[in-house]
Amino acid sequence: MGLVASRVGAFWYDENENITPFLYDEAPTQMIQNYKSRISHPTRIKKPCVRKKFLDGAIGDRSFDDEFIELEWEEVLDLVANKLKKYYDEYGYKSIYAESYEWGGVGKIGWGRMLMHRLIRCIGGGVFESGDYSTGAGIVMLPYVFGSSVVYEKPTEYKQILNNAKVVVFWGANPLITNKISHDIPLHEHEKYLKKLANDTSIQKIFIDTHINESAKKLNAKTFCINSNTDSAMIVGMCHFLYTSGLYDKDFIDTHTQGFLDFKRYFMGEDDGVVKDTLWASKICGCDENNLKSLAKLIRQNKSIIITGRAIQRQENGELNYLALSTLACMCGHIGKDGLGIEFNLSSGCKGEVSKNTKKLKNINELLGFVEDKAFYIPSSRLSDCLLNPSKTIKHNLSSITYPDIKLLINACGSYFTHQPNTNESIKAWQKPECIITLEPFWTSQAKLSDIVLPVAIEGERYDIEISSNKEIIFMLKPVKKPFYEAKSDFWICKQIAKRFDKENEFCGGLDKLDLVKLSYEDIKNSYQKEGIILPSFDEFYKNSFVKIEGLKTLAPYTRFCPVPKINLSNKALSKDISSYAKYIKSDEMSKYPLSLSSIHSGFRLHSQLHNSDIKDTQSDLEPALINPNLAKDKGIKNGDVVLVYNDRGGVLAGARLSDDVPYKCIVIAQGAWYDKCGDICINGNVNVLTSSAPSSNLSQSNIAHTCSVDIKKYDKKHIKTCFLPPKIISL
Ligand SMILES: Nc1nc2c(c(=O)[nH]1)N[C@H]1C(S)=C(S)[C@@H](COP(=O)(O)OP(=O)(O)OC[C@H]3O[C@@H](n4cnc5c(=O)[nH]c(N)nc54)[C@H](O)[C@@H]3O)O[C@H]1N2
Ligand SMILES: Nc1nc2c(c(=O)[nH]1)N[C@H]1C(S)=C(S)[C@@H](COP(=O)(O)OP(=O)(O)OC[C@H]3O[C@@H](n4cnc5c(=O)[nH]c(N)nc54)[C@H](O)[C@@H]3O)O[C@H]1N2
Ligand SMILES: [Mo]
Repeated sequence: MGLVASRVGAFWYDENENITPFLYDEAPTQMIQNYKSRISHPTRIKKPCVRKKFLDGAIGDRSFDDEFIELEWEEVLDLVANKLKKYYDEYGYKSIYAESYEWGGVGKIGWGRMLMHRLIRCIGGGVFESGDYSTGAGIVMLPYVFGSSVVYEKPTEYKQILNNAKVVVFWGANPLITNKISHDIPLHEHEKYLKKLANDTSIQKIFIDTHINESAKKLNAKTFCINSNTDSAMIVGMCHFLYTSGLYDKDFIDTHTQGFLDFKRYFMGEDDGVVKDTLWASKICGCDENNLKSLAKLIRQNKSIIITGRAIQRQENGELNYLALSTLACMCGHIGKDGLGIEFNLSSGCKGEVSKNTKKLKNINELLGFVEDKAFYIPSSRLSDCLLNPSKTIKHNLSSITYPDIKLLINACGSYFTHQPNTNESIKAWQKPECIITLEPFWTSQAKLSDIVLPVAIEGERYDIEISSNKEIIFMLKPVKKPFYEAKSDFWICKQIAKRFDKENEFCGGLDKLDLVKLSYEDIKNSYQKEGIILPSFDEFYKNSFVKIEGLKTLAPYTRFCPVPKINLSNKALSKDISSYAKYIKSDEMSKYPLSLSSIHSGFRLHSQLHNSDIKDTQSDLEPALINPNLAKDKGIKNGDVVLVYNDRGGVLAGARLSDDVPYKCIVIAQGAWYDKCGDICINGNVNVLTSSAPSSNLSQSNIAHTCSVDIKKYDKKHIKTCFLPPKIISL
């Protein structure tokens, strides 16, 4: 029996392939049960493979029907190194795109994304992403508002919220679903607090969302369903009401903020003659005017906190939603009080921990030193634009970036046709590079459209060290099974490539993974020892597979923004690149396609991961599309029908799931279904066929996955799915 630790949870795996949740996981998810079917799924890659056409000398010309040839590791690693050398020599480091994105694998030493960055920095540099898909707009905007990066900083503790708040508003957040996973090993410590919140009738729970989401139902909350992409207008209307009724906290605004008068000019319509009152807002957001007033009063007049998720900033002008929410929170005056105000970081990665004097478990970069080398950055989600338009100049965060001419892509731990909006465009862009190398455990759509595919060992097949989401448990990751056929760890693969550049020392200090695991453990053990906390020897830790750190001191409960920083509600420098405080334009697309699409994160998957396994949420063997029963009736759709959701960019097939939880004009389909191409349709429900790759604004250039209009109809044609099958493989 062995312990497997992953980003969806830790579990024991025995000889009979039984899966038993890890004792300290407070709410194990069913996702861990997928391990057995995933580890030896028909889509696992057995041996290094090269596209036949590529070997024959073709450039680009990639299709999902292409054949692959299996090669030996030494041959394929030579090929990879030679290709890298060729492009470094001929075109320089800016011709190599080494961004991998994000969620595959785990581990402080062997996480493939981190290693790929490190490798490329060691051997000559490359092009990487700045920002991310998760919070690309927020991470650029919030420093202008609060003076610090905010989105990934330590959040207000749930304990504090429960002890102090009387109103908790979840604004575009689905915390019971999106906290199922974590960047480290989730222990789901948030669940007990959310359960307490559900049971505490003295605390009002409100959700503002496009539909009634899973968390709202479990928390017995009231949901205000609003039109997608209209939050900033709704909030500005609420702010107008608080101001004109004299209810707002003038003292807080005067003492802690700057720029309020500019904002006031805007909502009073002093420049454009449009008064942004609750009537104006309600026409845009679709929420009754009186509801907006009572919601504003509720948040202002009670001890309240607004907890926001990330979807509302993955939108056109998504920056403004975070700015507007921050402004509303300021006018309500609760920021800086225990457990109240506003919180941006409670909807991913569990975050239910109580503050304790925990120490950092160092990763390979922190142990060996970060490799500073040539690096060029383009904003996350701009790769398609960059590939299709080399030398184009875009604005970004008050500066400008000229796209390089990318010739080679090398990536690990990401899935481009899963994460990037506008899949049909992505496929066109994907024809541009001369060489695409992918490190993957599975034959994903990305692997099938790569030239060189290197099979990767997954959790339970390799060594590593990782820490729990609450930082109280250290996990020794050990193989519980031999790697699948010839799969190798990302670490091994990157080290072999580094060797071919004589950079093994720079890459890993010449050490093996287990040496580095030990180094990381000894480092944290030593820092705890200084505090009088004694951890077991490495050998004992290794034998037990985990250590729970005992004797940690509990620190004073944490609330964000204490003391309150100067909060900037207006920044004239930004006004060239983002519009005013609220932005709502009815686009041509919205006139043509009347329904809005919310492509939320699935409770059954980590993006696309686990879709190739047994336990999944299906409707007629397809990704479910939540549809209002009245809309379904008008469209002649019945529960379980196969439907085509479509717009000008393409279409996806989904299984109609009729639900009163979604309003008439809204369709909900989770992101992450494996892409299965049939013309410009995905017959397996990958929503990014529908989403637009336009940037949020010239400020952040982030993705706008949640700004998408579609229509829907019943669909009768039959198709045979191939996305869960390997490509045709021929041996030499
Ligand atoms: N189970 C699971 N958990 C995950 C992930 C996963 O794949 N699976 N992914 C992780 C990652 S990488 C991230 S970044 C986070 C993402 O975390 P979030 O971005 O917060 O999650 P989403 O599910 O995209 O959206 C949260 C809620 O916002 C609502 N919403 C969408 N559009 C609007 C709108 O216009 N207005 C309002 N008010 N609400 C709107 C959605 O309906 C949904 O209920 O989740 C993380 N957690
Ligand atoms: N429409 C829409 N699109 C979205 C979003 C949305 O809300 N709506 N959300 C966006 C967000 S927030 C995010 S974070 C992205 C997520 O985008 P990604 O991080 O690209 O999503 P994953 O599907 O988790 O991709 C991980 C890949 O790594 C592979 N993998 C697994 N283990 C390993 C390993 O050990 N080594 C290697 N080399 N590979 C491994 C998996 O098989 C998988 O193909 O999606 C974005 N896209
Ligand atoms: Mo994300």
